[in-house]
Amino acid sequence: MAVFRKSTRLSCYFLNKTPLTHHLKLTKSFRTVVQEPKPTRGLLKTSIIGALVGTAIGTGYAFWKIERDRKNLSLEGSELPVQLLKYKPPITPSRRILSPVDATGLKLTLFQYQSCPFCCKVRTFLDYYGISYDVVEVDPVLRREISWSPYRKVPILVAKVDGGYRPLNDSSMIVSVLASYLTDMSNNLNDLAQYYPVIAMNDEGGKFKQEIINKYFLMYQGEIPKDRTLDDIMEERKWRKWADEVLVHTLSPNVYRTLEYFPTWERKIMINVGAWAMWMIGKRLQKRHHLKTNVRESFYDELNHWLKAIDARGSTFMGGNNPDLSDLAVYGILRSIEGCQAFKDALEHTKLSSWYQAMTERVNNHAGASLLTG
Ligand SMILES: N[C@@H](CCC(=O)N[C@@H](CS)C(=O)NCC(=O)O)C(=O)O
Repeated sequence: MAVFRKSTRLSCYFLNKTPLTHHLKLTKSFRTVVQEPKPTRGLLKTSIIGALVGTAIGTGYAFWKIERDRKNLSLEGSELPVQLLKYKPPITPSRRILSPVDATGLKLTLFQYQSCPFCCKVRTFLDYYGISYDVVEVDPVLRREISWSPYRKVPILVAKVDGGYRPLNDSSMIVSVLASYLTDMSNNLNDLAQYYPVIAMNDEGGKFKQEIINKYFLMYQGEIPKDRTLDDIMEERKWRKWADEVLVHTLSPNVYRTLEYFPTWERKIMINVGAWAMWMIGKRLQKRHHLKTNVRESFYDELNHWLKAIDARGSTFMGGNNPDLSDLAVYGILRSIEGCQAFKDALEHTKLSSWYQAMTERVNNHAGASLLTG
């Protein structure tokens, strides 16, 4: 390294100083002429142009930002309409999940990424209640399969309703709409979905968002069910929110999208760029969500927080003898990392396994179907 630095320094020296010929006394015909650099008027010109371009870009950006903030502020509180689709999006499903116990009459298509925790949550709900559905695997790079939708995330559940097809956007809203429907199946799914408007707002940090603010609420259309107390309902809501806002962020760095559905060129890009990108994203998420340097510890802490709360209830599930929507949400989110090392570590370092096994058994056997009275 020192040699490298030295040789670099020497070469600079010879370039800028006296011509070699002076030392070597070469004859005129072989003399090498090294031009002395002229006073740098070009540099001054470049600097001025650079400064002008920089100022122009800075000013442009400031104006764009002011305009954007003004627009966002004017949108605050407004409702963003979700259009009823006249036709089903013309995408062939990747697979069809047929449940032998489905008596709901629902016709559903789930647009998803297989290992997205929010999509796993929706599948868990559908599987537990034994509801049949089609799955469309979305390509996460081009997302052509959801090009028909102004909402650019997954999961999206498209439900057949009177007069067309209703897209339901956001996993917790999907679960709340379906759970409300299951309490009374004479309800119209499209009417229920209207109770979950998407509202534009600027959050505490000034970030513009489009949120379904009541997405953890069920629409009971009258009295709450006899087997539920207000306390249960509030607890369920609290833990569903925790699953989305806390738990999911402790495992995001470990969650990868499956590659098996994508063309080879996309796979290659994802594999090569992916490892580095995921490391960077993991670091950013750790900072943003205030996770410990060893993110595993934050993951175990949150799992212990959840398991302790179930212990305090003295029951198998948070919902008592049967899972409630918070059990399904937490289980669904964890299911997304089932094959990963983080999950194996969690089984080893926490007491997750008995609750998790009980959940697996209930979900795989569609245990929720026999509880439906609607
Ligand atoms: N709050 C939403 C979050 C959905 C979400 O963030 N989905 C991710 C996949 S895990 C997504 O689609 N991100 C956009 C993208 O991948 O382009 C929900 O609960 O459904």
